[in-house]
Amino acid sequence: MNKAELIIEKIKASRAVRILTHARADGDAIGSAYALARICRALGKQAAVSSDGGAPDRLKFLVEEVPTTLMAEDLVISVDVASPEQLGELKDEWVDKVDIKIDHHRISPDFGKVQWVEPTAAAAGELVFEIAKAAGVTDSVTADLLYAAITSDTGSFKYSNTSERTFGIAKELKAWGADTARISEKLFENMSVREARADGYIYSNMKFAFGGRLAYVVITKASKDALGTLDEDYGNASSLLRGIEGVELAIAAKENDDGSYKLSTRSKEQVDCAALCATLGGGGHVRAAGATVCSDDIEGLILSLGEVLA
Ligand SMILES: [Mn+2]
Repeated sequence: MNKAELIIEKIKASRAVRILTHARADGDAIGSAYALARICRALGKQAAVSSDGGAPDRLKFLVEEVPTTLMAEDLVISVDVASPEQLGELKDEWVDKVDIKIDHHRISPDFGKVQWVEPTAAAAGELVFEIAKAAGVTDSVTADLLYAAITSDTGSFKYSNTSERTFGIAKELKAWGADTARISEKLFENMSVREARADGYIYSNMKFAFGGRLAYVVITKASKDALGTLDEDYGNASSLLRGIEGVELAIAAKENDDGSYKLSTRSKEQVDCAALCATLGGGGHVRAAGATVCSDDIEGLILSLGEVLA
């Protein structure tokens, strides 16, 4: 029995399933979690999705209105959650109750009784796809959710994590009826005015070092507030900077309400972002990773990370 079949057996043996995903949920988190919820419901189970902060506005189109009250759940599945810390506010209540962990991050510390972690998967959605296929849940809504998950984490199939398997899954999702043009438009051509202002801030305040190979930006709470923008509007800051000619490593530092900083790193070809962020207690993927840090000299900290380019 493979992992997908094992998970289906556990769902079938349950009554109500609680699905957890990470704080500051992204397209993979929301798409994978709600697709998994549909699989559970198709198997006759109650299912609910929980994450710290819920779905951000730009992803609400993916979220189905379903009853949120659950009978006492007897199965807890986390999806796209690398570490207990990524559960955010949900960590204390739920981390010890996770029965099944489904993840694709390279650095993915142990939690959960059954773990299915495949770092070569471009998105958690690739693993949930295997479950959907094995369970025979191949309707167009599930296909939309999984396509949204995969196209989000691959940046529309542009990032280096995009594999032959990724394209194979995309082909099958299209055959299931995924409305790929609609999903892409909603995800990538639907920028809010706030996000546009955030992008303007990033391009206006970016700095360079190491001969232009490091690009970085510091986004303070005061500047976010002054522009009428929210934390979530800066989600692609490091991707924007990586997209600039000559940049190998891009770092965005966003100040949190408590004065700590959320670092987001992206690299093009050489720097291992997961390893870089692991030195700060964070994690992620080779080309995209993050960490939360406390520092009185955030710019100095960023420049010290840039030493990897020296
Ligand atoms: Mn993911």
